[in-house]
Amino acid sequence: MTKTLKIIEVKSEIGAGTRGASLGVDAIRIAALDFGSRFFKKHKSVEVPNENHLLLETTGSPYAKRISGILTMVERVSDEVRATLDRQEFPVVLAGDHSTAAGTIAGIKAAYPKSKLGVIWIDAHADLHSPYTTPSGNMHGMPLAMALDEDNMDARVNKLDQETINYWYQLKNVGKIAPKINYRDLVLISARDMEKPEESLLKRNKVKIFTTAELRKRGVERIVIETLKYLDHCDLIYVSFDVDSLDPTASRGTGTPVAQGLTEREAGNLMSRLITNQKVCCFEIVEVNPTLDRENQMAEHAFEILIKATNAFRNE
Ligand code: 4U7
Ligand code: MN
Ligand code: MN
Ligand code: MN
Repeated sequence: MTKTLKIIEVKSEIGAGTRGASLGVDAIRIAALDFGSRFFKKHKSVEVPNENHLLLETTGSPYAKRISGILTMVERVSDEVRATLDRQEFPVVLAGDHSTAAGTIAGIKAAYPKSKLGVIWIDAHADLHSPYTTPSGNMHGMPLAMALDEDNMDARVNKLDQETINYWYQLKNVGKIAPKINYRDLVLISARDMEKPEESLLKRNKVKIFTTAELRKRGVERIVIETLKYLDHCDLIYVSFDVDSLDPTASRGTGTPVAQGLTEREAGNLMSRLITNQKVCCFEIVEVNPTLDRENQMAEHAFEILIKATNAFRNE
């Protein structure tokens, strides 16, 4: 089956702690040109306006940096993803910082309110912090918590002001459905750098995690089969790919590189195999930061993974 892809670009970096992720989307476009690919000529794209001007302002909470801008941006991403799905097109979101994923999930739920949505999160991190538990205040560490119900109050370490709390609940309500996903509908792949509050949450809710070591030992194919079987009760699946899931030896072009990651080959095979499943309705690639890189390596890996994944549609 051929699908009409729609590329949704979000050059946001206000959710990240390190500067430069907003250049990631253009770095991927440059990688495409370098490879002589017509990918970006062939598929329609749209850019969601960002709120990066807020980086020069000092307002906001230390535990939810630039949360007002994150809310604006997440709402815009949600609207765009929803409109794309309403037109029966397949959204491919290319974004800077990972907080955009909350908008993507909200948009899918807004388009299909009655469907049960599964999420495959390929990332070195669990991105399950809330402003109550974050060690950094960087909201790219929170998109899954925006979509889930629990705020992990037992593990609370930060005291929030009322304005932050209000924004946080508005964020959780984007798309007017909350919670949008359940722990049982979530699979983490290659997660390896979590803080204590995240670990207790993962344990308490028995979240399914495949480590890099397990994937390498048992092979991509087994992990794909088990992931899809685990999410068999879901009607739709969204795949989120944070490039920090890759090993730093592949490239250091991302804000938070972590050892023991996937090879680019493993990641490409994983994405292309997952995406052939008919329930997959959207995927997202985030966090390429060319300012931290050498010779645009991360963007080249991201582009190759993107191509492998989208080519897989044609081989269904
Ligand atoms: B990413 C972190 F403390 N957990 O909250 C935090 F290690 O989207 C990192 O996965 C978050 O890149 C990384 O700041 C967010 C930290
Ligand atoms: Mn990450
Ligand atoms: Mn992430
Ligand atoms: Mn990251």
